[in-house]
Amino acid sequence: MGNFLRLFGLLALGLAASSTFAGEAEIQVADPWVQAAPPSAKVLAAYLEIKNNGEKPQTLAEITSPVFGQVEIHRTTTRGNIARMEHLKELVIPPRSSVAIKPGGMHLMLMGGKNPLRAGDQVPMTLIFKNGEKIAISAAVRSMQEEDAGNSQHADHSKHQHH
Ligand SMILES: [Cu+2]
Repeated sequence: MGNFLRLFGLLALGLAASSTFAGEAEIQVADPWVQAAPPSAKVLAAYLEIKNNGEKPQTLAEITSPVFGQVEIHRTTTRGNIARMEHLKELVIPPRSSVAIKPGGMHLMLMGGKNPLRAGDQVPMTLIFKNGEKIAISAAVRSMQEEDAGNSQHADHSKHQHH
């Protein structure tokens, strides 16, 4: 009985803590973009940042896009001179922190593209989290050069999209 009451107390505390942030989206996605590639490219890479404003870890479990057959989370690891891509089944975003999926580290691998994409096109995607939350985003196709040149402009992360 004592244990049960203690557990109940912890749950109540947890509920109180989460309602403190009711006005703020628990998970936010910032600056999604897709790296432009020649029309012959079989796959494309997408990048974004995921912010967890909550007190619990959140897990990105699945990504879907109507214009791609499959989207996977990949991490590039370099051993010696050989870079390899590792397929991550899920991605955990710790509480009160953010994870950047950015060139050189991780990327979203877009596979089975239904149409060739050019710079300026938009790629709709849905991020599905383990807690059931779905976040719909639209990632603009940009070339690497644009990304470098536009870094200061894109530093503004205020255009979060959230469902
Ligand atoms: Cu990859």
